[in-house]
Amino acid sequence: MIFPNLYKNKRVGLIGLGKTGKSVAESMNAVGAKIKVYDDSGIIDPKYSELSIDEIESGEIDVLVISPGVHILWPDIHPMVNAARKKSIPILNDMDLFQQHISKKTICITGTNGKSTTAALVHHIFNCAGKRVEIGGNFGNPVLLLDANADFFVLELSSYQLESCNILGFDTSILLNIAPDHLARHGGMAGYIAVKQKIFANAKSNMIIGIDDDYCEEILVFFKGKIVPISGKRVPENGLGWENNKLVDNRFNSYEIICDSSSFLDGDHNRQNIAASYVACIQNGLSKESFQNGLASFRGLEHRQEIVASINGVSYINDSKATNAESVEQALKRFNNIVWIAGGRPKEKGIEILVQYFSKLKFVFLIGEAAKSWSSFLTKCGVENKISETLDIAVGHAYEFSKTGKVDVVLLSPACASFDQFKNFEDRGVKFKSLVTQLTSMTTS
Ligand code: UMA
Ligand code: ADP
Repeated sequence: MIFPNLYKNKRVGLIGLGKTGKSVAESMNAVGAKIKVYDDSGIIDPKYSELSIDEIESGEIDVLVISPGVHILWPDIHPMVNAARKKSIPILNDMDLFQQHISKKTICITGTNGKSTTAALVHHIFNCAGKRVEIGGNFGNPVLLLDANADFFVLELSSYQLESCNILGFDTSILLNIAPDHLARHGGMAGYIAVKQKIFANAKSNMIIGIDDDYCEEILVFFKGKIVPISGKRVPENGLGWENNKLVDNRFNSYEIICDSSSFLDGDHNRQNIAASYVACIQNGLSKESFQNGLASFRGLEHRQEIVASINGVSYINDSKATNAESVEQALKRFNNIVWIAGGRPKEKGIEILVQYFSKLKFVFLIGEAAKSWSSFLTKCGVENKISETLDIAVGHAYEFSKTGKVDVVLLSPACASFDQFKNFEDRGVKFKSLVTQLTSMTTS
């Protein structure tokens, strides 16, 4: 655990008692801060005293710590945040507390897609190289719960977390890509880009950017000369990228071949993740050989184009983490003759960018809140589809359809958030895998 000693005896207010809030409360308690907590759900662990807005308005707290879910800019600012601003009470998040207390190397990763895969890969490579390394942030484990004795911290940062970060200035900062996502939360594309770009604010060195989309290409122009461009598709000038399935380091125009692509991290998107990881590893003192060894033993993450089973020659793929069209695009590019299971709670930008891959779709089974409108859209585009409503029915439909012999893969890649029918994307992926396992036992018995 990380101990925010600066706050001993300080009056700390906290909004949100989810994963992040609990970690802040625990760390603050451990150092003897006077902590009061508030949660809009009204459910507060009785071991904490409740924070009221009156206490903020009368300046009875020294600092307000907020959880990532708390709105500070859009669409409606949390009233306690407004109250703290009026009294000039500092508003911090857990990353700020981490930055105030940890002076070890931090490798911070953001982007619309690929954050978790890249963070896990970098962490794995450092681990294989025998380094004391921790992984956390949006990845699932709040930063204050990490082991303070580690020498390296690999942190996945979401747009929500970056929005409320004040201190910044990370040792290594990676922005993988930008595509429209979380637009309602950030007041549109300009707000989303501004928040993502914060990863580079106050950066001392070691800035890395993926340049495979137009938004990031524009950011590169702004930082040119100070930032390393990486690509999953080509070899950028003075950067790193791919040619003939080989990762090439073209910094200083050296054109050095680093490694072959990995079968566990297939596709241009993963090549982007690998290139970014390489720069982060090298800039933090690892050798090329350590990187090659780590990459060779990395097996990818669950719920990201994960091959679950093969039934009668048809592969079943769990890509539950694909919650926006750009991540689904990577799966549609990779596979052919696809039965696609999609839907859930839709994102603002929909699935229009996927039209170019529709000729690969043999049939689409739709679930969740998006089903009705997506069905009309797919029909208009000439793609055969059916509303299955729920995942169990969709898997059954997909299995029946696969008997036509026209199908290579059944792909769950929802292009939607999961919260309309599941706890989270993991829950959705686990249910899909268990349905596929049932099918497997049915067909082999
Ligand atoms: N709450 C309030 N008022 C608010 C908002 C929230 O009281 O205005 C309360 C809720 O009632 C609830 C608690 O705060 O009790 C939830 O806090 P939270 O929504 O900030 O979430 P945490 O449980 O702290 O988890 C957060 C991240 N969640 C979000 O950003 C929504 C987790 O990312 C992250 O793993 C965790 O911190 C540890 O760092 C999850 C996520 O969905 C995976 N992230 C989004 C994404 O990846 O797209 C951004
Ligand atoms: P994040 O943590 O940013 O959500 P993940 O690594 O969990 O990213 O991957 C989420 C989804 O995005 C998966 O469907 C995966 O196949 C896809 N993906 C992974 N890396 C990239 C990338 N660099 N660009 C686009 N899509 C990606």
